[in-house]
Amino acid sequence: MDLSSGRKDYRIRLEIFPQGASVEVNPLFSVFRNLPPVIDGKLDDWKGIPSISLDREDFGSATGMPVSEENNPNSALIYTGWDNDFFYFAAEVTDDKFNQPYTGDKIWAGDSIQMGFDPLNNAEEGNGYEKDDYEYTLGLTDKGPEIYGFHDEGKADEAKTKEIKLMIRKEGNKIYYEAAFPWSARASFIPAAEKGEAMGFALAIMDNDGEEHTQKWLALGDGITNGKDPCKFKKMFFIRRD
Ligand SMILES: [Ca+2]
Ligand SMILES: [Ca+2]
Ligand SMILES: [Ca+2]
Ligand SMILES: [Ca+2]
Repeated sequence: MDLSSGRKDYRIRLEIFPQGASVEVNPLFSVFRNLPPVIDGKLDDWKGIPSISLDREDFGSATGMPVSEENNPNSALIYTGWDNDFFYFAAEVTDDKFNQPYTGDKIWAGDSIQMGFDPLNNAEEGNGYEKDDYEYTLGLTDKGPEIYGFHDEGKADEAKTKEIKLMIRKEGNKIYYEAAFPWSARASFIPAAEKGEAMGFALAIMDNDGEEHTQKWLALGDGITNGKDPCKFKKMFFIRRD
C-alpha cells in the first residue's frame, strides 16, 4: 500500500481453520499518528492519510431498492488513525439533502454514522455484541454534534461516552465528522501493532433525505444495519510508520 512516507509492503498472516470458516482477505489499515488531529471538524490535518472511499458500490437499503438517481445515495471519504490514547476517525460525507431531526437513541434514523467496534476481535457467530463490543452513532442534531453509545447490555455508560471527542460540521452538501475515541472508553485495549493486532470494525453512513426513518446507507463492512453481528465486521490492522 502507498503511504505518504513512501511505499511499504505489509505481511498479513491468515489463520485458516479446518471447519472451512470464511477468511477475511480485504482488511483495513489504520496508521499511527505521531501528531494527533485536532477535533474541530476541519479535515486539513488528515492530508496524506490514505482514505477509504465509499460510493454507489457500497450502497445498501432495507427495502432492497436499487441505486438510482432518485434515491441518490451519499458518497464518503473515511479516515482513521490511532495513537496510544485514542482511535481517531474522520469522514467527509457528500449528501444532496441533510435531514437529522432526531436525538439520543434515534439518531440512527436521520443522517448519521453508525460505527461498530469489536476491539478484541473475538466475535463468535450468533452471539451478537459481547462485553468488549461497542456501537456508537454520531449525528449533527438540533442540539449540536451528538453521540449515542450502546453495547451488549443496552445504553453505554454516559460518562464514558462523554469522554469521546466529537465535532460535526456542515458546509454546503458536505458533512464533516471528526472524532477521537479513548481506548479506555471501551474495553481496556491498546493495539499492539508489532504483534499484528487487529480490531473488528464496521460502519454505516445512514442517509435520510426526508423519509420518516432512513432506509438506506453506505456500508463499510456488514453487521450493523441488518442485525448486529460483529462476525461480519471488517478487520482493521494497526500499523506504525517507521
Ligand atoms: Ca481536524
Ligand atoms: Ca442523500
Ligand atoms: Ca468482541
Ligand atoms: Ca441525507
